[in-house]
Amino acid sequence: SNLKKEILSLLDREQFISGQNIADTLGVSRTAIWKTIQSLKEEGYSIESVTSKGYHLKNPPKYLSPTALSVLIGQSGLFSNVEYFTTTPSTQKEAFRMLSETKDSFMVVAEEQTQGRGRFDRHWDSPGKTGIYISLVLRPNIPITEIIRFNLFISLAISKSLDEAFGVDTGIKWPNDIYLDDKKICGFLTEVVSESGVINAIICGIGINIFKDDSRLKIPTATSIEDIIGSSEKIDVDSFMERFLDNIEIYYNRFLNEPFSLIREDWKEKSIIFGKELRITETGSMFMARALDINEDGFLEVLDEEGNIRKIISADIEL
Ligand code: BTX
Repeated sequence: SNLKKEILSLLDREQFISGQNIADTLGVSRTAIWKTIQSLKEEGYSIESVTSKGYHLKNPPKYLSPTALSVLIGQSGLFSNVEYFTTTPSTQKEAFRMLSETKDSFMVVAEEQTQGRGRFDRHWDSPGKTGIYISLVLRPNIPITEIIRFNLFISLAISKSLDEAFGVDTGIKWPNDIYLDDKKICGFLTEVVSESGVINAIICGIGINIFKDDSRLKIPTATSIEDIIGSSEKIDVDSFMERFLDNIEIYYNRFLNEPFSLIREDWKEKSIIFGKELRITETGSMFMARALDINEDGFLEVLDEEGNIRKIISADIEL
């Protein structure tokens, strides 16, 4: 509700704010404030109330808060709306379903997916409240061929957000994964609806592993932020979302206005595939190669075993 959002934006980590002060600022009764504070507590916020001092935000929830998320979306220059699910088959599915309802850019977020999917209809493990499952719907009016560049800009935005929020050093595994310590922390996929070669909507699905989960043990290539930093105490998912939305907005605008060459060096610095032997599967055929460079247009240049330089747009890569 709006009152929840307004109260949350008034609450401070450093100092107390009195109930009267909140009531005067928002023009509502102190009872309404008390009730709203209770419901924020149910959402996982730890809010301290001290007689004669007022309220104080001790800790954000351990997991995402839908209220904090809608505050962020309210401030976003990019997204007009967020659809939040505690559980859903797949946020991609929901995003596609909602396409006809609005012409705006919006986000779908879920705490759990029962049929999360990766590329080529592979399964994406999405247990409840241990990861974040997001679909971004963006509406650029540009040719569909630009989508290669989109993936490159968005991968840098995701990687930087993880680094900034969790103090880690993630790497981009071209084309669709973010790695940490040689394991997959995040996968994303970009789907497009187009008409006569022009993009109508980009539906970008992003899955990020945050907390430890036993179901992920069966995927030896997977890891989570908690697995890497060793404890869940310092993990603040809400501030990650803040960094994430900022970076998505920055890099999406750069994508619309700049050539890949302007982020190419930054991107290469984050890439983990150069100089390594790769097993590449491209449209059904498999070959070994060494990644040489990424060119100005975002094509990956590799040297295969016959000594030929090949340019690839998208493929499956094993390190
Ligand atoms: P991908 O096809 O590159 O990766 C899928 C592969 O990754 C699987 O075959 C499995 O080996 C491995 N895997 C599965 N689950 C996980 C996991 N949680 N962590 C690490 N590795 C895993 C990459 O696909 C794109 C994934 C996008 C997922 C998002 S979540 C929000 C949105 N909704 C939806 O249904 N999909 C996207």
